[in-house]
Amino acid sequence: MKEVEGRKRLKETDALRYTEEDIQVLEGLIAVRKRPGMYIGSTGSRGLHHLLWEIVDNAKDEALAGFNDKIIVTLHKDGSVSVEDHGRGIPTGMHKTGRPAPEVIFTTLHAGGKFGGGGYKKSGGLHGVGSSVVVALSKWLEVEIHREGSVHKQKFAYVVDEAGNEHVGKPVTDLVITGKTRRTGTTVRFLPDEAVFGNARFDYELIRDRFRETAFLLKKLRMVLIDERGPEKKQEEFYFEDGLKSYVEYLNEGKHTLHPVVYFEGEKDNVYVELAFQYNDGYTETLVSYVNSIPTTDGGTHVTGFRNGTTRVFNEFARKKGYLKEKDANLTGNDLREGFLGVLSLQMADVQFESQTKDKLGNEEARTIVEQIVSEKLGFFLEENPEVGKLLVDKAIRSAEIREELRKQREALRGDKKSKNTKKRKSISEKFAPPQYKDPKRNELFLVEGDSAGGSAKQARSSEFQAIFGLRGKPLNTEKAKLSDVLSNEEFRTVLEVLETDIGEDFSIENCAFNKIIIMSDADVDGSHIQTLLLTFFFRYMQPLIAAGHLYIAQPPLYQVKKEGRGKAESIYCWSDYELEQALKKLGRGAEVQRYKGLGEMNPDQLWETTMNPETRKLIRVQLEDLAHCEKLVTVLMGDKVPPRREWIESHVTFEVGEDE
Ligand code: 28F
Repeated sequence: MKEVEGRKRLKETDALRYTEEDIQVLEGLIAVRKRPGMYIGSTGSRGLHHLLWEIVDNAKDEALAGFNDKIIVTLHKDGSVSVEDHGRGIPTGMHKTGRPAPEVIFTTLHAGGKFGGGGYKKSGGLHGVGSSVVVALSKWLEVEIHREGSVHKQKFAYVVDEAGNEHVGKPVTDLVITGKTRRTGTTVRFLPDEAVFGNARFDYELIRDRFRETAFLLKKLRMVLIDERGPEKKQEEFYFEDGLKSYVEYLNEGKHTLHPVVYFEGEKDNVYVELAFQYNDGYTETLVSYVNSIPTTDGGTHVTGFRNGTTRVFNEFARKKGYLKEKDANLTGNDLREGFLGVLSLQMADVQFESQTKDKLGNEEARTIVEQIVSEKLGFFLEENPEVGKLLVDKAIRSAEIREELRKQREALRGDKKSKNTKKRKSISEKFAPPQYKDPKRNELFLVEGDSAGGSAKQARSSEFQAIFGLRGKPLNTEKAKLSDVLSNEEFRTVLEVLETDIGEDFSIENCAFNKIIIMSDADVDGSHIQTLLLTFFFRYMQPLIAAGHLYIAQPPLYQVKKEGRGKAESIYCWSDYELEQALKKLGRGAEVQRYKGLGEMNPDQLWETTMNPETRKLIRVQLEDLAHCEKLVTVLMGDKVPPRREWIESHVTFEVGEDE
């Protein structure tokens, strides 16, 4: 073969290395361009970040395979992003189609041994759509491979030729050798196409939180994030050689914990299990679980195996030590959950997720393997640390007693509701204005701060389907209160009563009397404190309500711009400084601005028009984007150990502005 300018002679052996089944050609990349949502979920910010996760996951897989220990992501000024790993480097041999393997991997859908052949991929945010989807949705992508002493480079781009034909993921260079190198690894740099993603931008905090989580899950992997977009370069790196142990310490930061973090790992039939946990003095359970570093927010067989294993071992221990008498009932999973904070992480091949939600692990073998490993290791831990065992069993026994007590109280509560005594009924009615008709699919409950706003909200509302509950002053901080305090707090008890869902593990969303629960408070510091107190209550005791998307925050306007014209006065409401600017431009000279300090400054018509009318209002839907993140948020904001740090709040408290269905 004659020497081709710029290309090293390729060895015959490479050509034999990639067979058909390794790289399946399913359909052209043009389809990705036509319906991006099919491949990355959405073309908003989440979809944009899926491109990044896809490339990062490929680098993570090199780490999982044991060949990479560092991932460096750089956000560039031009909007492009590069991901660098120090793994083996993508093979540069010839594929039997006569094209270099990297070209086939980056231009063939589902290439790279993710589906079917190879099982090379283990992790993968969208379960590995493939790097070629990233090429298809980018203006350009270039790959640089350090391997066998040379630097290889190739560039792909979205090209529309002079005849107007579009070429998606077109190789605009060959795979060429550009120099020598002493290291190995792969770097991919790409510029997402704004024709697809509009003005969505890479979100530093989002990527940073995800990198921190990955570093917790894959100990010894160093995650580096560099942001070159600002006036000066920003860089952060995460490396936790204690992995999950550090993760639990991070999630329990600011809480009173009861014992040192417990950590163990085990492997059986190619399933690698890691568990770290540490009880705090809180009342709820937080179990964050993963498989191949993909969050399983809906749990699955591994979580079931974990719960079965721990409950059995704690009961065996309690009986053996005589903390439970022969006649005593077993401790239930619920009793052992109070105050539990743990992280369960699995690494396994051939992962199956439950059909309806891709966040639930389905592999049956994971249940028995996790149960065996957890039972064995936890049993050993309790033998070695009987004092911790006693502490946790006592806590579980006490919480069983409290549960029993609350059940009685609730029975009494229900008794009240059924009882004819109007006094009870009256005390609810004075603060609570019910809707005219019972329609759980349509009714809305506004939790309004302050009596004056509550009053004007009662006048403003559409009483057919909107209920108002006027909160007097600051509600109780449930993060610091006991469950029994919460139940005896007048305001929360009323909220519970009118919602009809009950609380904690007896919570049932089917009974919820309202489709939307809307927190409506002033846009000032007090108002945002009220919001956080209510969010804490719902997060701690009615999390499924948030997960199902029923919790919202009302958005009263910040300004009204008015202009008394010769004819009718013109007025524009503004929800941001940007909208204020636009409104002033529109109404021009003579326009005057009113800054709303609180809900009480609006008359009922304005309150209805701007904040309560489903046709014209803006609501924020509270999303449980990321359980670990919310857990952290509630603890830092509401815990009593570490005063919330202003900049931590600013950089972590994010709400998605949900569409108002
Ligand atoms: C910045 C993104 O994509 N890193 C990668 C490798 C390494 C191998 C590989 C990748 C095609 C079908 C096997 C090298 N040597 N970072 C990355 N590093 N892909 S992607 O192989 C893909 C082949 O399956 C690799 C030996 N085996 C695998």
